[in-house]
Amino acid sequence: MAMLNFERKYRVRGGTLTGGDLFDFWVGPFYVGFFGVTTIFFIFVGVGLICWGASLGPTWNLFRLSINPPPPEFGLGFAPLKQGGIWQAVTVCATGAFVSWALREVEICRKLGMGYHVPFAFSVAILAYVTLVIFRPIAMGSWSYGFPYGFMSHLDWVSGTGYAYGNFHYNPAHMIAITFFFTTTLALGLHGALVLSAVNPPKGEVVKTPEHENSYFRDTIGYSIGTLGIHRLGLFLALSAGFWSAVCIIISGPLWAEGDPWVDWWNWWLELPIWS
Ligand code: UQ2
Repeated sequence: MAMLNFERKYRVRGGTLTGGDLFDFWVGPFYVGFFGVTTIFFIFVGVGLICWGASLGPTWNLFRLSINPPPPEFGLGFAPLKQGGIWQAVTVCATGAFVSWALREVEICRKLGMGYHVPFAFSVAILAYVTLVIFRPIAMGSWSYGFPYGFMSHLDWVSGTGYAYGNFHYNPAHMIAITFFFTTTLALGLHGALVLSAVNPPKGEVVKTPEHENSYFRDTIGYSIGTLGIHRLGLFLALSAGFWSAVCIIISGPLWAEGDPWVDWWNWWLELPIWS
């Protein structure tokens, strides 16, 4: 099928952020745009660098492959390619590809006259990544603080970083982030189940309406947030999970000294003057 019958109506010209009409076209179902071109560029260069870096290493075991950040002695400078420079270049490419993709989403929103909710939401995911590999390493004074790009190696990094602060579960922003992650799954579980219960009835039965959905929750807990409200709540919960994850790692080191266990943060409670 060349094009779905409704697509032509939405293939409108304009809305580009840069480059005018130059890249304002589609390839098959995909909008290209200037930022589609830059996304493809960064993906090819980044993946190429990863493959080259992998070929230099001791293994092709997919679980053990790793592109590592530079050692601490290079600080915030450029490292030689084979000593973390590949990691630095891959980080530039990854960030370039993610930001390009977000801007391509913005252009599509503008074409269609939609809100920017999707690129905004994606930007929070980008923020979480950039916090780990750019903002926190800069705040710590060394690229060596970035996480390695590998399956086992990034797990080891998470474990090591966590234990460097004792038990990371005492990090108050970590607690808030986890609470948002869990509440997101609760909200999506409720929403998915409720929608399917209403609009996917057994054969021969009629589809139910939002009135049924509202009534279900009013009968159960005395409150329904509504069909628009549940999506606002879901977006808020999901973005908050990503945001507090970024906060939880950016305060570990730059604000709360490296090596100090997070459990000690709670001494503020014991040190309140009301106890003396
Ligand atoms: C709802 C509603 C939906 C929903 C859901 C609810 C008709 C189809 C799931 C119920 C959600 C509530 C009461 C909020 C729960 C609060 C948290 C923090 C999880 O009312 O409107 O639309 O999908």
